[in-house]
Amino acid sequence: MKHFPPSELILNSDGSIFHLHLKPEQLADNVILVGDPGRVALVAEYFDTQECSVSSREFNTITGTYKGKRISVISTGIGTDNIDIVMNELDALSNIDLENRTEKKDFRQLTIIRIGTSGGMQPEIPLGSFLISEKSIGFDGMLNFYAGRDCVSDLAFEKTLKEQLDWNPQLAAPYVVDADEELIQRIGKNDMLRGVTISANGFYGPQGRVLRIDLADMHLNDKIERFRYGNYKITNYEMEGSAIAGLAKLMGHKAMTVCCIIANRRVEAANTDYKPYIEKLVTTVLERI
Ligand code: R1P
Repeated sequence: MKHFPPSELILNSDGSIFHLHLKPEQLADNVILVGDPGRVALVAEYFDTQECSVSSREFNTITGTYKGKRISVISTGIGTDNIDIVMNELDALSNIDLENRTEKKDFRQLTIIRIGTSGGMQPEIPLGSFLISEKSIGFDGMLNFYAGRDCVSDLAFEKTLKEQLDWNPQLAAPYVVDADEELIQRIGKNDMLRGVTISANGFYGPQGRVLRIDLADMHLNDKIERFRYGNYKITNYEMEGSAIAGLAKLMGHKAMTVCCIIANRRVEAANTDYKPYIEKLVTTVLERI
């Protein structure tokens, strides 16, 4: 039986997992991930009961119940590097016996939904709309470090993407992972948009934003807007969904990302007063989770 030594599975002196600072009993089967640590309280405001609130670095967690459903809401901060930490620690809390440092016999599956904010990449996507990432494209390269990456990525999509975007070989190979279909149906019903989302490993250059310094490829976003794969278009950019989808698939959890569109890159519009939209998205997800 595999044993996970203290350097690989780091625990704090109180027995909690290293970064999230959570103990196994503090984690619910339903997990809502948000980027902004401040959004955790916004979600938990709707809970009927709260059993714990834990804070460590950018990772805030509140576990409670909403209409009888036990839910943990956790902030990830920005980026897929943080998602590597969050997903591995959530999986360890669920599927590793932390005292014996061995894998548990019975697999515990988590349902993980990211509620994020995002920028639209097609002119017709309205500000304030809710968009589910049916497919997540990772520009971040994180999944490439894991065995099995080719089994969970849509390789034909990847190939077309590299061709149409004239993929620069100096960048990490992109990966493409589908969200959990049952979750898409249950959370999206018929009133949310569905699309293909790029998770970028930066906010400026990696998403084609040009401020004072030029980019290696000044036309990347034009090519992204024009990209087609069957009926699929690339709809939006954010910074976490690819690694959530990819690691969830490798670990056996159900996962999905839904974002509120707060900017449209193609019509150069942005709305920084998006709180009412996020609140609506939060309550909708809480009802349907
Ligand atoms: C960038 O401003 C951040 O906002 C988006 C991006 O994915 C990135 O994390 O999502 P959140 O609002 O969930 O943080």
